[in-house]
Amino acid sequence: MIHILGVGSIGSLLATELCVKHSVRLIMRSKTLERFTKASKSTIKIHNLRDSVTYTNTFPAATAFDLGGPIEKLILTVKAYDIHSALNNLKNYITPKTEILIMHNGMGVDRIVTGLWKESEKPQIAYGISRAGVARNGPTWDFRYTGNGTNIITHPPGSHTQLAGILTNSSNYVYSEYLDYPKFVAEQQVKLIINSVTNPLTALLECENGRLLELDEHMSLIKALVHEGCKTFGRMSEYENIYNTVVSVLEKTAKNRSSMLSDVELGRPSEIDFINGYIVDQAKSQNKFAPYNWMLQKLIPMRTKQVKYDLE
Ligand code: KPL
Repeated sequence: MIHILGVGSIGSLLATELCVKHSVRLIMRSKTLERFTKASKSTIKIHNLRDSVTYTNTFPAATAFDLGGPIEKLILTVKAYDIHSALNNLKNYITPKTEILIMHNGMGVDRIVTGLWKESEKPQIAYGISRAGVARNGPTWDFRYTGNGTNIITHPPGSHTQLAGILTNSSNYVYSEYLDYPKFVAEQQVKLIINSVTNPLTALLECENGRLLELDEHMSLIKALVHEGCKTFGRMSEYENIYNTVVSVLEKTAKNRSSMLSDVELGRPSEIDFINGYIVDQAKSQNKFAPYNWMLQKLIPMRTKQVKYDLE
């Protein structure tokens, strides 16, 4: 049985993908579970815009406190800042045989995960990034899916799961690819640079992604952020390519509202510490300073919590 915790757009798409051949159970907070069973009739609907087909599936769901027994396989698609508490809540159900695939935005989560278990008690971990274009239609479990965008998955050194193979061999609705760890990290850095530009700027300027391309001032900021990211990751020789990738993602997702803009609008915490904050920390570990990322890391919480900037 595959459990999925974090049943937003990516978790719902993966549940829909995997339930074709596997039994899938969703883990939800009790209030969410109540809404899922009552308002959504335990059903997830995904409208695939590419072939105009709607996939409708009903799923069993439980809270983290009544799972019954150890978890065999778990896919975690919660926000980066929720990963620690999600794994902590499930600790009694996780054994060294448990396989966990963690799919998230940002970087720096591996430190949190390693800190949770002693070496001998550690579960088998895989990491993934989803680039699938899927967005929620409303408060129930009803989503639009562009039909495009692959997932990439890896195992960090010393870890092995069947989950990675299950996903890469399954391509009913979404395609997943396995990358070795160094290649995965290189992709993760590029995705991080894309998010370090798009997410905080759209959240602060309250605009769709494409609007960032409309003003010269925004373009200068984009260039400065890509420069800082490339420098921190020792990838200045790829600056032009990475800059062009950022611009192309902004063009392709021009009508999207970024995940950070949604978080800020809904008054939820943001992933800023795992995105721009990660670049700031990495620069610091090389005795460098990443001022643009640092400034965004300071500004976003002021926007979410409406706090005043503490000059201390
Ligand atoms: O990943 C995204 C996000 O919003 O978090 C991008 C690619 C920037 C699309 O909006």
